[in-house]
Amino acid sequence: MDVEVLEGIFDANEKIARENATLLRERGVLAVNLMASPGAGKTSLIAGTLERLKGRTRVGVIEGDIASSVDAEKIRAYGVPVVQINTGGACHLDAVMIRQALDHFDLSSLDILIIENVGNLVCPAEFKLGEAMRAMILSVAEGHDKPLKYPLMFSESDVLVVNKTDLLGLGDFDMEELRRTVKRMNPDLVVFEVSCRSGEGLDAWADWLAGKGEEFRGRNPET
Ligand SMILES: Nc1nc2c(ncn2[C@@H]2O[C@H](COP(=O)(O)OP(=O)(O)O)[C@@H](O)[C@H]2O)c(=O)[nH]1
Ligand SMILES: [Mg+2]
Repeated sequence: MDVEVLEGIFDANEKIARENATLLRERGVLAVNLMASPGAGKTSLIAGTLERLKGRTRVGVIEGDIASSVDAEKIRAYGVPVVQINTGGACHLDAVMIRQALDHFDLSSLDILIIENVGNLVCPAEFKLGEAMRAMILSVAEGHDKPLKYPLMFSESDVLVVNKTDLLGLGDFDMEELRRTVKRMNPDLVVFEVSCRSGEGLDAWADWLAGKGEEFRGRNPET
């Protein structure tokens, strides 16, 4: 593909992403684009978040995957509205897919919409969906050097959740080194350390997210 074709694709995506963002803002729904490599713990973090926000914050979930509805079925068990998107091979979600998925939600009855993007540290960062927050997970098992190798996602995210802290000490993951690296790349990045397995750190993350949802809704007094 030549450069002009690629720019056309990005421009078209951005236009729909802006429309999604406007719709979500009007409805007072904080959309969170959750990105990470396969197996980092996206679905586990969503599950842990839903457990903690139950009865407090109304959360909907979009599950993006190349194939299958395995994650959507797991999340549906929490009794929240879930829509599965299968990209049929594409390595990321795009704004048109989200636009179609939004039609399946009663947006006025949601506070937060968590979008689990396709497992990948590269492409998802290049396609805006209309989200108000970009969140990413890095798991301890992946190594602390990943921000250097995949800088776009780390520099464009608002929040980084470092998952699988129960594995610290089993390998050579250096949390201080990771924090130094991401601070250099993205000084405003908020960092949480959690273990979806033990539950450690999840209360702090869920409270922070709920607060962001309230803040977002507060900026939309008509909702
Ligand atoms: N040890 C450990 N394993 C975890 C943790 N969080 C998730 N996992 C496991 O990692 C695997 C992938 O998790 P999943 O949530 O499906 O990741 P996703 O592909 O990013 O959605 C599963 O086997 C989880 O049980 C954690 O905090 N610690
Ligand atoms: Mg998943």
